[in-house]
Amino acid sequence: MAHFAKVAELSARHPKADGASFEYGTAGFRTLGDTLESTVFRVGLLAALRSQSKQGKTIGVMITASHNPECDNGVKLVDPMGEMLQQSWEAHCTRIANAASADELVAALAAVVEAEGIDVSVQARVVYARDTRPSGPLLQAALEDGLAALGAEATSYGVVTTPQLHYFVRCLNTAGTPAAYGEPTEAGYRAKYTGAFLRLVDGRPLPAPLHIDAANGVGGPEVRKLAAAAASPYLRIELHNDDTQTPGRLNKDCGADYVKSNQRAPAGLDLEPGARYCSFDGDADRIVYYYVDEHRSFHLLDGDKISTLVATYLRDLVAAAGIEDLQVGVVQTAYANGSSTSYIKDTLRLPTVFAKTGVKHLHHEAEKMPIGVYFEANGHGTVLFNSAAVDKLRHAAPQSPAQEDAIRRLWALRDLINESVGDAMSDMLLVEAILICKGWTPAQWDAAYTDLPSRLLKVVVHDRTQFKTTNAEQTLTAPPRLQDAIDTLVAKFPRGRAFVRPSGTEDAVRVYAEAATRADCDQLAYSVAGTVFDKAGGRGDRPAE
Ligand code: G16
Repeated sequence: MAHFAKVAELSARHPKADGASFEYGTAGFRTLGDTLESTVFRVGLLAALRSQSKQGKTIGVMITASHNPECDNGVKLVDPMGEMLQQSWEAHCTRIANAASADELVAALAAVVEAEGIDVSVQARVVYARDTRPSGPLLQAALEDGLAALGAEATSYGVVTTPQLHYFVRCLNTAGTPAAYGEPTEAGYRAKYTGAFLRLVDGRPLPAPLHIDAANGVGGPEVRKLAAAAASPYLRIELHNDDTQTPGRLNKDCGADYVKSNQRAPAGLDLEPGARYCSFDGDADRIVYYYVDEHRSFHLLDGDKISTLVATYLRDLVAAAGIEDLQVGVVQTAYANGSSTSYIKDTLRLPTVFAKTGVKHLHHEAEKMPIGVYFEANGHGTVLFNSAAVDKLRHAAPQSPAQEDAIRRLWALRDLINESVGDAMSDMLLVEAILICKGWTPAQWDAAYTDLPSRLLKVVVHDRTQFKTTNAEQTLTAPPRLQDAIDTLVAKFPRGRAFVRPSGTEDAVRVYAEAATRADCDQLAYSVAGTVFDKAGGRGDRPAE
């Protein structure tokens, strides 16, 4: 096909290593950064085709490995409304990344054109960005070659957070329509979110400064600019772990994933009682909060706590606005702490559903709800208002100043939320706004319910693809008999729960356990991890307490 004339020539600059194999998984392609050049080149080709398949709408490409170690990198595609790539295209991505030769690559591209009925005369439009990883510039050059090979109109946003890129894509594709989302620039992003934040908190007592651990990633410089743009005593920040220059520091002993997994403060922060802390991950799409009490005991306010805070606030505002039939619902994954699920169901009396790990799965479930709050326990999430909910808000007829105020606040909240994807900066402003409006300390927020002790472990095995799950990833169907062994262990512990699933972003299997006491929980977690190690080809050190 003439359209692919330049593909072979440019692909020769980014050859695929013999025998290497890639899969478009939970968060796109993700592996060692120096093995990804051919894949990123090919994602450039795919982005162009995806745009043509959407009649020239703008598609996004983000080069990041988010919470993974600095030596890793990754790449993912962003669909026109700023959402994750439509799932049916993931197989195209995997096939194209694995084509062994230039001829095979061209044949695979032609097959996508045929299967999707793409008109290749449409002008493709693609925007892209990367995080601060050292392998980023080389991969970006490979991407640019891929985009050039198919003549895409390509625009770089430089080094920004993943959610900022999602926001830009949504803004570009909605400009001039009733769904216009904002200015597709960094300044536009900051103006939209800080503006909504200041509308919500205006007139309330000023909070103490917020301490932010930026994981030594792109969130550091970006949140500094956000606070400067707000220029308000309502957003005073103290930034920690904001070194994006020294090699080896990204996500190292810091960031949201470290704090959530280890349930302890990141390196470089000495926590003071009474102060408020949060951690971003390496590309600032996740956030967790934490604090220490007067005994200096550490308390984590993770994605479940954020989700319940936000769902409660929205539920109360909807009631105060007097809007009928505007249901708030919550989407969680198997990692949600059992106490949070009981709290949502029994105390808040809100509907809740479980989805598989991966924000794309939660996002689709939340879209089915009028107001869908979705957060993974790791701090990745956001809130969606569906079109029926927006219509109800638009047509609400307030009967009192209190109702009018509640409606105004619901609009401001909607503007404060990055609906395209979980966003550490927008979520931070959301939490801050709610805490300021309620006049709450982190301990008051934490008091809603008590988490069951939980533990998340990683086991490295010879082949994680042998692990297959069902029941929202809570039950293993392979390797054979492993689930029976887990069930036997779980049955020994009061309020015990445990599950095992293969990671979609790291070469490991994850083990989650919770139980009534810390000692039981740890014993359960390590016995399950040990069983996985023994029965399913563990590598390296056997997990031990
Ligand atoms: C990514 C996904 C998240 C997922 C996380 C861990 O996060 O976007 O939805 O929870 O990986 O996934 P897994 O347990 O399969 O490795 P991030 O922040 O790294 O992009």
